[in-house]
Amino acid sequence: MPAPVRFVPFLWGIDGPLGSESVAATLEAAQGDITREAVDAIVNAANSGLARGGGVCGAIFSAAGPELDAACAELGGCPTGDAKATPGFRLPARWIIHAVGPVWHGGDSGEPELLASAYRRSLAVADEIGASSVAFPAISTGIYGYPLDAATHVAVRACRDAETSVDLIRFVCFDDRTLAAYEGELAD
Ligand code: AR6
Repeated sequence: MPAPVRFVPFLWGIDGPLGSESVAATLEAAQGDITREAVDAIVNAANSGLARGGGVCGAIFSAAGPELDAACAELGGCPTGDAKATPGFRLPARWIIHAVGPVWHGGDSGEPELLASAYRRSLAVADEIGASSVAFPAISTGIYGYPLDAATHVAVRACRDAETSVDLIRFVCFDDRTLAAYEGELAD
């Protein structure tokens, strides 16, 4: 497996007479199966019903165990662009953040804003549950049909710009093509 490609930002937010510092998250890309990630929280590319699905969602439901179906049923769904957390159950990750990306309808139906919102809301939920390391899949780029390069640009921009206490954001890429897209975007 190739070594992760990292984007390590410089210090920012030094202000006030005594100086209060905050450091933006480290962003990295790695190839793999997100269900095996030993981070605080993994993100699921969920549907708005928070029901067991295909793709990465199906893999996460299988690996987490049947407790996840019950936990999701209690959440009452999730609008597109939003995110909600459950425990990780049998996963190495303590939490699952279920984020709903948009279905691609050609790009003029608010898809970029909704996709950026899914990433931003995931990081806000991570802050609420105290998760400091978060692994994302390439939300919307599979069954939902969002073009990979455009989605990668939105994902990296949204995570770079987010104000969050999360200090590690890992983009877990299932295939070579996705990894190449993230490596290119992180190098910009
Ligand atoms: N680890 C990491 N990434 C994965 C894995 C895995 N185990 N499996 C697939 N991917 P998709 P979407 C990648 O289709 O487009 C579900 O039915 C995959 O190669 O999982 O947001 C939901 O319930 C692709 O790069 O999610 C929704 O109904 C990326 O994950 C719908 O699909 C996202 O592909 C969501 O569609």
